[in-house]
Amino acid sequence: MRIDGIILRELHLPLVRPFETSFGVTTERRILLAEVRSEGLTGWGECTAGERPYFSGESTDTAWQVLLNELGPTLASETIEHGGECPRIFGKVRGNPMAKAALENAIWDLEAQREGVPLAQLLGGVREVIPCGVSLGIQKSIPELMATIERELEAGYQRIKLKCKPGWDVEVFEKVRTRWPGILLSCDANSAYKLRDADHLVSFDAFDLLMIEQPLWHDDFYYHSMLQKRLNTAICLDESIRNRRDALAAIEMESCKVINIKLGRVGGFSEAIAVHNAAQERGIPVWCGGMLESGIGRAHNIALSTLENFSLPGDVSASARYWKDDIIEPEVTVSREGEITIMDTPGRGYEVRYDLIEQLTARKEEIRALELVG
Ligand code: OSB
Ligand code: MG
Repeated sequence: MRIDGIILRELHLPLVRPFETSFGVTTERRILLAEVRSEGLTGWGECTAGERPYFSGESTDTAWQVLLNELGPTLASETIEHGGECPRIFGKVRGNPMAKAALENAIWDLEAQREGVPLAQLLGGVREVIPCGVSLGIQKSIPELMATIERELEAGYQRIKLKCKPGWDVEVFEKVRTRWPGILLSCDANSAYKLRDADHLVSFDAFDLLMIEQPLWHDDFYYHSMLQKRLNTAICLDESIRNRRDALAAIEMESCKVINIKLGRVGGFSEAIAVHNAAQERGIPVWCGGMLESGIGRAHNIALSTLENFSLPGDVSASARYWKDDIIEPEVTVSREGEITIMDTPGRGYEVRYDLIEQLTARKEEIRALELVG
């Protein structure tokens, strides 16, 4: 594939409702999109970096800089056949996985279109539908949370994940479990606890949670393994798992029993598949996390979730839970059974609403090949 052009843009998209985690509140997303043109086809990628460097070290602004000045020019100077070549091409740049994933995933999208196959098939996916759950932010009050859960269960979602932090945990779980004794329920602390909270975390065992996601430090395996020894509930790692080696280390150390895979956090489809395979070979189930993506990132999450070991409901849910108007056509919908049906058209399967994207674009840059820079 000859790369004919790479366009980078930032879109401003207000969420239909604010999303609160232990590290902050998001009301509007600054979405970075990479558009890669090659021989009459266009692949799209989304950078999932947050507005602030609180989930990980990357932010919208750091990713923009790295994409514009490093990764974009490097890719523009290459002839590339497969998305799987991207990790090598970007190998010189340390870190910055979310920036890398935006371009790598666009190449996989292009490759699937060129081959005339759905992206899910190119990735090795085996599912025709994927099971869906929702991640519910910290709410203003318990009654508001109860009403939200009721609505999401009514819509068909198969698993409810509650964002938690000290002061928004056991009292909440207690109320939710009393009302819904049988639902699949999990929680996600985004590193809100310390090892001195271990006794408190052990008390979560009373609520029959499917898992406790990332209770301790974002970069830790060791203390999570200490904690897992004391818990009956499975620990799921999100932030700590940056690549296949991390997954192997965490599994070996028994730091977790489940892994959340996020395309951006691991740097794109190649590494996501590698983490998936490593976990599968060791009997560790995975599920696909979310980063409040627009339709483009969402389409990629859906394709990834078709791999065999994505056996638990993920955080990939309907467009309408996030956006008044998503930037893809059709938007992502979830059935009354809590499933998304995989598109059978080539590539990402959802058309891009180009006019809407143009309208929402706050900044845009055309990337030039490396030899033309400086
Ligand atoms: O830890 O899974 C997380 C959103 C932003 C940053 C981190 C996380 C999340 C979510 C939202 O849980 C998942 C989604 O609905 O996209
Ligand atoms: Mg998480």
